[in-house]
Amino acid sequence: MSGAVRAYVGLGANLDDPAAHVRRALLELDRLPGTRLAAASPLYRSPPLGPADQPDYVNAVARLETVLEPLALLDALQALEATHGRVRGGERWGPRPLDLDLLLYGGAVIDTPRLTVPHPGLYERAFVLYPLADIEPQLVFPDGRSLAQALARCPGDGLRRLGQ
Ligand code: A4P
Ligand code: MG
Repeated sequence: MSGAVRAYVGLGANLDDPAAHVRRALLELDRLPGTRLAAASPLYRSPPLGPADQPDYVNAVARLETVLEPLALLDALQALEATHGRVRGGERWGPRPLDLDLLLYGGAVIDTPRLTVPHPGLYERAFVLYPLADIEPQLVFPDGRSLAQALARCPGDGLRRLGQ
C-alpha cells in the first residue's frame, strides 16, 4: 500500500475466553479498511495491572500497515471493541472482553484529548514490551529511546507465553 504507515496495536482481553477474542481481533484488524495485518506476536498471559480482583489478561501486539489517519484508526479500533461486547464507561482498568490500544503510529507524537501516541503505558508494561520485541526487536521509539533499553528496565515477571 503506497503511503501506508506502520502502526502498532496492543490487544488485551480478560473476559469470556480472552484468547479467542484476541485471535479473532487479529483477523479483524487485517480486514479494516485501508489496513493490513503485517505481523502479530504470540499470545501471552499476564497478571492484571490495576484492580487485582479481575482475571488474568491475554495480551498480544499487532503491527499494521494502514492508510487510515490516527483518529480514523482509533474510531475503527473502538468500533471493533464494541463488536466484542465491550461496554464503555466501565471501571478504569477494569475487566473487558477486548481492549485495543494504539501504541505507536509511525514516528508520530500525538497529544489530544482523545488520543495520546505513543500510548502512555508503552514504556513500562511487560505485556506490551515483550510482544513488541517478538515482532520488532530493533524498534526505536519516537523520542529516540530503544525498545531494548525499555526491556532492560522491565522485568517480565508473571508474563507467560501461551501455546498456539
Ligand atoms: N485514548 C487516548 N490515547 C489512546 C491510545 N493511544 N489508544 C483514549 C487507545 N485509546 C486511547 O480508553 C479510554 C480512552 O483513552 C479512549 O476513549 C481513547 O479516546 P478505554 O479503552 O476506554 O479505557 P481503559 O482501557 O479502561 O483505560 P486506559 O487508561 O486506556 O487503560 P489501558 O492503558 O488501556 O489499560 N493488565 C494486563 N495484564 N493487561 C492489559 O492489557 N489493560 C488495562 C487497560 C489495565 N490492565 C491490564 C491491561
Ligand atoms: Mg484502553
